[in-house]
Amino acid sequence: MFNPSQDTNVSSSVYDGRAALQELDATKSGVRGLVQSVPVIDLREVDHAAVVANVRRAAADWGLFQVTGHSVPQELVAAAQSMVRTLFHDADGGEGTLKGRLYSRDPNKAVRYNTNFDSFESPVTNWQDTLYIITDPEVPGALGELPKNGRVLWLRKTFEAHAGYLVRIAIRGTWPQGKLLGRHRLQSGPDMLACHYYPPCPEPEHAIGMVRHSDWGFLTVLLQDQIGGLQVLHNDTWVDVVPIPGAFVVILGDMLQMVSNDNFTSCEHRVVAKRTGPRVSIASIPTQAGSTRNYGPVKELLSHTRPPLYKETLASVYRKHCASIGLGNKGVHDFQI
Ligand SMILES: O=C(O)CCC(=O)C(=O)O
Repeated sequence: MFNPSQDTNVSSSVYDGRAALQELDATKSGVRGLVQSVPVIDLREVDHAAVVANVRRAAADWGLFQVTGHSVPQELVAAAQSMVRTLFHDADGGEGTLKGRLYSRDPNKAVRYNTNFDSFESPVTNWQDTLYIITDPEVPGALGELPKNGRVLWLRKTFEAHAGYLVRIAIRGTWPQGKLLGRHRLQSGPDMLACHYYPPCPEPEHAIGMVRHSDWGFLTVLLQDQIGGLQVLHNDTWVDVVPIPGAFVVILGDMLQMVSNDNFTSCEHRVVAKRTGPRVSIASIPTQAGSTRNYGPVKELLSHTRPPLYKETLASVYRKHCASIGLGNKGVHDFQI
């Protein structure tokens, strides 16, 4: 699971094998006890309060969990993945092609395709291409710029409807005081889809699919295919987010950490490169791009013993800051009071 050669931020301290064995011995749980697995929450569970409690626990302990038993039909999930893989990413690029026309590093373009949005800021180049689709019709040109391809529109609509629903469920569970997040209108539905593509990598031991990072927004809802490679950092260990057909992965982001005043922390995750593939994932990300609201620690959570830990900021300012420092650097530290 853990491969130091693929981690850019691993400290170079010397590994103490004997101490590790002593630690293992003390657990009395054997090697089986070393296997940690990402929480899976089944929404079909009839006891709604139990679902909310499970979401809350998973959010607090892991910052990431998988959701099954949702209402999104499996055929839609499979069709969305196949559309991204076959119709777009597997097609040739270059001058005169659809990919060539959409290739851009301008974050204001409603539909754009590129390799590593932060190629010129980040010290690491990921083994990954991405098609971005801004789905917020308020953004100038959002609909006009979509390729004349009904399936792209369909992908947008599918995710808007279903990811919005999942986000609401996740929000209900992830907030320590019930309805606060909804009341503060911290997150609506998704307004950007990032459709990632990781081709088979000839030298995975020398590459990374997507470098270790936390997401900048409130919550990301991610659909991954069966290839695997997504890992979450939990108790200093990289744990595989093992693909479950049709499941959505919910990932807590930096803005949630800031407004919750560290009641929740955004989780660090990465994607390891693989010889097998291509791998496809679709992340639905709320950008709050048009919001004129300053976000900071929610007042109801503060007291003289719990002062605010973060400055207030516009979501668009925070997002730009994260883009400027590149993936792999946690932007929240720069907004600490
Ligand atoms: O491809 C994946 O599974 C992860 C994508 C991701 O981490 C992101 O979009 O921030």
